[in-house]
Amino acid sequence: MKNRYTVFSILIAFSLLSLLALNSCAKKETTIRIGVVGPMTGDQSKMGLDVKNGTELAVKEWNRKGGVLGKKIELLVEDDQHDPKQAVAVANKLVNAGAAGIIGHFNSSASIPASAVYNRSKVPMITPASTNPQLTEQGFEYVFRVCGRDDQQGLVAAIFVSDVLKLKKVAVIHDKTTYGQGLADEFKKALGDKVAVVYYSGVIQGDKDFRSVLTAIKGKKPELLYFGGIYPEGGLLIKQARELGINIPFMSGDGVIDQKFIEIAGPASEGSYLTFSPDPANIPSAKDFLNSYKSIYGEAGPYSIYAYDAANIMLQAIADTQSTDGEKISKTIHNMKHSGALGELQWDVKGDVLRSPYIVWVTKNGKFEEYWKPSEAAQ
Ligand code: ABU
Repeated sequence: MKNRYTVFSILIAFSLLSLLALNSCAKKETTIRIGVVGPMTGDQSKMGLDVKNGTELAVKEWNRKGGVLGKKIELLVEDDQHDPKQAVAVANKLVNAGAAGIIGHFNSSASIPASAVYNRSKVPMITPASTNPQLTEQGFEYVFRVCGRDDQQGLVAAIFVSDVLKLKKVAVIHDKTTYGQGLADEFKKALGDKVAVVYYSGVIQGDKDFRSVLTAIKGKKPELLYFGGIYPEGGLLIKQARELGINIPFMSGDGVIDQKFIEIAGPASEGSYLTFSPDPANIPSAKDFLNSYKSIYGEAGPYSIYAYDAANIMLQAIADTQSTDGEKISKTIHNMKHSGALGELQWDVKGDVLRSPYIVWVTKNGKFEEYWKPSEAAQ
């Protein structure tokens, strides 16, 4: 009797498991899955959520028009917590979940290790924001970005410091990450022997007190403080620098240009120089995106529009190839001329966009304003 009961229980459990498996297969067949990944929680979550929202808006618009390949698009959102190990774990999770393409990651230190997973699995990824040159120097066929690179951004910052501000001595600090240190190195390299770097060192991402490093910098009497890193540390650095009486200009890159930087630094953020792409508010093709985004999520963040275009590019490539085959999608993107919110985008053989201009912005009255544009040759 007991044996018969056990067999019966096993049969029921087996049937239930089969039903669950059938259900998940059926779900896979009725949707096209797209992954979006970034730091969705923690100190950089503003950037992660901007990327999630931009992607989600594009997916909503496609779904409103019927989806792609006759199926609804399902967005799989993953949090890599800007941690390289977590980035690889969620990359594997997305590949195993059958994602046809990935929008992300945000951080170069996440995108680079995750890109090996996607490339090996033939799943195309488009990062909206990872600017470290190494990402597209790996020879990966399935890796793209819609943003520029830190060798361009570092060069524009160096030209500004030497030719516009006409400074002779700077201090450079970075957050020891792939992006932060990489950008600091590109800036230092581009300064060449025109400007002396009188202090160069790294700080720990997540630290809250930079007074000892700032005191050491003060002793070197630099004329500008350059930081390679993201807004949580950038905001505290300039705030504490001002508290210590360091009244030289502060300069950083696209990882700092967010309202969160101004919130953290307060009035100390005034006059900070930041390199980033030109204001989308002046791009006619960005108008609809900016209005739609604002009506749902509020003011767009710096990388919201990049995520929106990245998602549209991925979905357009799926529609054009009439397939979710990664190889076909990747080839299509390589040969695509995409007219999106950012204007017209095309890619080189590495997966870099052909044109990604950088300019210098300044913080003024608690807002960011375009400040200086280099010559076409330097872009
Ligand atoms: N490019 C800004 C921050 C993202 C990254 O490249 O790590």
